[in-house]
Amino acid sequence: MRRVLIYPLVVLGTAAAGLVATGSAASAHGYVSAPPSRQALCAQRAVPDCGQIQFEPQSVEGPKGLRSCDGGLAQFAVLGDDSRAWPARSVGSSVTFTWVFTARHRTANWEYFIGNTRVAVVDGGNQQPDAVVSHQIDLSRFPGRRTVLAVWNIGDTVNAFYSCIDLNVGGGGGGVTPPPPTQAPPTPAPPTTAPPPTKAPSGTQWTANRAYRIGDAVTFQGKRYRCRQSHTSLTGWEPSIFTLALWLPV
Ligand SMILES: [Cu+2]
Repeated sequence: MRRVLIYPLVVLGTAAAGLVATGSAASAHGYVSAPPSRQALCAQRAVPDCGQIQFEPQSVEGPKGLRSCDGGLAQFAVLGDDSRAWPARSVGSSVTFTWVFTARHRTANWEYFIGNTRVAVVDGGNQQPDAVVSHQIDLSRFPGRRTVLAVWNIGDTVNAFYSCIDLNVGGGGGGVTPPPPTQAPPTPAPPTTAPPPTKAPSGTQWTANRAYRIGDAVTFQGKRYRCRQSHTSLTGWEPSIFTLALWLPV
């Protein structure tokens, strides 16, 4: 399960990210994308200087039963560092947590903790989950600034995946209205010389400068993806682990 991935510390430009993403990281694991978990904030560069986790937010994997944000992994220790002043998302008292799974392992259950209190458990039936799964969790007994530890317990291994989400519970945010599954990456300005985008036939090769709509299916480097959010494609925003807000592997 666990893969040790050593990435060259190349320029953190979007083009570089697209290239890096075509490696084995694209087949790994899962994490909470909304409200944004600490690793999601790192991957979005909303929190700087996170180290390796920014390249593989889905890889916080450790033995079951931990109560730590970093899965016990030294290379991801930043996730457990409360001195990083993680931004807390303001939410209502009922919160929809959205997981993105890039490898859909059989699932024993999902657990949600605040401190040592297990706030909720959702049965996974030892089945393979969808690529995106949302749970609505009642946090009304836990108002204020909280760190939620969300745990994905795998059904057929001894491991679990960990995500910490910093929230300001009851601080607004529209109650049960879920935020978008992930934040879209900032849209780069299109090249001034580009022709107007053309509509994409479904199921074709991904190409830059096309208008993709929700549900469109494309192939990119031998893998199939489905569009989650209408957008005009650009070089540097190829389907990959870094563009899950736009493209989900299918
Ligand atoms: Cu895995």
